[in-house]
Amino acid sequence: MSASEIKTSRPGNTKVMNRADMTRRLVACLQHDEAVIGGIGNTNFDLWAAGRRPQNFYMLGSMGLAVPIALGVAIAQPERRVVALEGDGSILMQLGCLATIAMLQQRNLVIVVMDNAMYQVTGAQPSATAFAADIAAIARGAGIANSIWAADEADFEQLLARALVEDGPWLIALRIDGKPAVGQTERDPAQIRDRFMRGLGVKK
Ligand SMILES: Cc1ncc(C[n+]2csc(CCOP(=O)(O)OP(=O)(O)O)c2C)c(N)n1
Repeated sequence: MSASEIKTSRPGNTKVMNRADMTRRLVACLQHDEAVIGGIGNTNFDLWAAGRRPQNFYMLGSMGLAVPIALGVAIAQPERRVVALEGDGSILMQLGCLATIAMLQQRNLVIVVMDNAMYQVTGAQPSATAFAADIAAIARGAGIANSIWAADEADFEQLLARALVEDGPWLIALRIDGKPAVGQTERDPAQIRDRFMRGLGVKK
């Protein structure tokens, strides 16, 4: 699919959705043991609350590393689709990864950015997306042609269904509200790593 076939919706035209709801919808769309990498804080917590799949990795502690970790998994297992969940503050801290992913044209990688226009988990300080930064436009500028705002829940499900079968890389941005996450990930990094490695079939 070419970039010109994608309907782009400006952030102002997109519905404000809810992260926990969108995460549950995302997990419900998965049918092929896709890997999902949750970013620091809320994306992680809502992924945990949406059900503990062995192919989920819950990244703890570092902003902006969900996408680079997902890229590594996507390179290591090219037959598996890999989804990275990231907040706007976190992706803003690691924009260079978008250019790297575009350069590699990583076809099995889908990035979902939950944009609440703030650093919610540390006290709701506004991020640059509360002003003029547009994550989907930034990603397109980095070279990820399939970068788009989801207009609403149904649009997200349709875009995700395509992103899980058509060649990527993809970036789907969602405007979300300021409601807190509905879960809290267990902080046991060694267990998270081991379960994920077993879930990907690389450890007994
Ligand atoms: C490199 C780094 N800088 C700062 C922090 C502190 N910190 C943890 S989460 C967070 C905010 C994350 O914001 P965002 O990714 O937008 O997610 P949200 O909390 O809004 O869901 C900050 C500043 C950190 N963990 N790592």
